[in-house]
Amino acid sequence: MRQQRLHVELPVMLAIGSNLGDRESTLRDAVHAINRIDGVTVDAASSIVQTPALKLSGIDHSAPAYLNAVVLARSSLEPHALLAELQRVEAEHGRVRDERWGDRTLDIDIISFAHLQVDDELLTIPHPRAAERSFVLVPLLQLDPHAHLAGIGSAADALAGIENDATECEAEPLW
Ligand code: PH2
Ligand code: MG
Ligand code: MG
Repeated sequence: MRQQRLHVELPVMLAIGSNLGDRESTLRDAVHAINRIDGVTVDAASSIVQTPALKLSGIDHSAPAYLNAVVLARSSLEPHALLAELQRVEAEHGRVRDERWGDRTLDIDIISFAHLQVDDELLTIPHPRAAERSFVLVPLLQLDPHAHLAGIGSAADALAGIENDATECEAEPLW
């Protein structure tokens, strides 16, 4: 059987998003549910940003907008064990998996996992598209203006190279 536990805690960066249902309370519940995973400890969560839905065909202003945030945590679960737990949290929040990049109550993506690199049919770490996404970069920079993305470099430089369509939301802190 695959070894599921690391002997250390490693820093992980997660991106969470929702564009269906009570988006804000779903994100808040999700942060708490992530912290309750045995082997995962949440250290910080960004403020919430709103962005138009990105579909495979491009930005879709007719779809419900997303609320997104970034969560910094530590994990002693190995990447696939963490993914399985995050998918369980998604399912508990009514996530159904049908259309790729379709509307969803809750999405939790692993953006980076310390220095680890994973690339198989289930998981790619670092997240290959994080540096192109304002809904990752803006909340990440809100947490840390000097943030770096694994494999990319400065998050601020990455944001300067794309269209920033994120608006910050007034909301109670997620964490
Ligand atoms: N997630 C997707 C697809 N499109 N668009 C926005 N604005 N925010 C997301 O988190 C998002 C998306 C697939 O995970
Ligand atoms: Mg996603
Ligand atoms: Mg996902």
